[in-house]
Amino acid sequence: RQSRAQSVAVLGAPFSRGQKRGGVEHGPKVIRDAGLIDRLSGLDYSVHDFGDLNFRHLEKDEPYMDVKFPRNVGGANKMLSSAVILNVLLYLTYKTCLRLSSSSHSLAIGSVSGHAQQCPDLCLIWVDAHADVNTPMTSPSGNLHGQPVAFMLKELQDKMPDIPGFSWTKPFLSSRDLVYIGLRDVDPGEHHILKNLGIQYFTMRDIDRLGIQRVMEVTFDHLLSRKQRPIHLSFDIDAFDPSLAPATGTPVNGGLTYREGIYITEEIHNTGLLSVMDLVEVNPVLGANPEAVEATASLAVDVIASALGQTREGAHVSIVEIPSAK
Ligand code: 4U7
Ligand code: MN
Ligand code: MN
Ligand code: MN
Repeated sequence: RQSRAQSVAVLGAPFSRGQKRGGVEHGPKVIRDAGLIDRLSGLDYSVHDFGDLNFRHLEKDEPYMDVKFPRNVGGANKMLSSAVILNVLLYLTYKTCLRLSSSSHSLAIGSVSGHAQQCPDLCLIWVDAHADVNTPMTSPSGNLHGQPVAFMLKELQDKMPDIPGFSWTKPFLSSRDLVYIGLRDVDPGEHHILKNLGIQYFTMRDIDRLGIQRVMEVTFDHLLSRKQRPIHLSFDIDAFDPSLAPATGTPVNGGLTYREGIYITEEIHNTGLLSVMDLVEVNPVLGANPEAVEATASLAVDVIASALGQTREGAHVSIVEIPSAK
């Protein structure tokens, strides 16, 4: 093969301060160890591995109200945001695509906002057991990995206090440009926000009722029927059932099957509009044993590969003719 069809950028963002329990900072490493780069090369991508970001750790970081490590999370997001801006810019210039993987979902603020600065008309698909749309006032835990969407939504602007570490960012996303898939553990304050803002969401119950095929159809109708636009996919591994993805911080029973998860990413790939992807919340420290960690990491690689065009029918690498016997 001479020239590869497409490029993909991989950027690790090892960071754990979005939640109390450490470990997610090792997410990028175990996903790489599970063979991510080879899998993407095998899909005929030229892979640009930008390595891992190196976040500065601030010792002095008192909670703000209940919010834990606000300056560390804010600073890391700011850095990731700049990195994503640079990456997207680079890739827009060369007319190729960018993907990345990070660790804690608290970093989605930087990833999506950096992407939005380059692609202001992007839409966001959030695959997760949780809605991650708590404000500091509604959050039952104070953990920022349960709040990133609240930092993004324009409609929540006046519900957000000025949190130290976050003065660099301001809300950029309309609630109608967001769809959730896989929800099954939503806090009362979050439910109120979802309803009040009229956000399109599909709980696991909706998936049971409609089937994943219909869910994806309605998702794209909602986001893309007015116009084609870049998609940001934020995929929390805890969207999957804990039997498939045990090594994660906040597992919730009754999650996506392997086939439902892969169907979601296949359909997103088929739109041809995926622009940036985050794969988050893989936490090797929380796996009960090495097998649990490997299963979770290799599931993450499958999800990324299928979002990038791996197909179950083998169509991702084209063969010109059947090799002749002679
Ligand atoms: B994740 C929670 F209260 N909603 O806010 C919270 F249930 O990124 C959980 O989706 C958040 O894993 C989970 O702390 C955040 C809790
Ligand atoms: Mn989650
Ligand atoms: Mn999440
Ligand atoms: Mn989690």
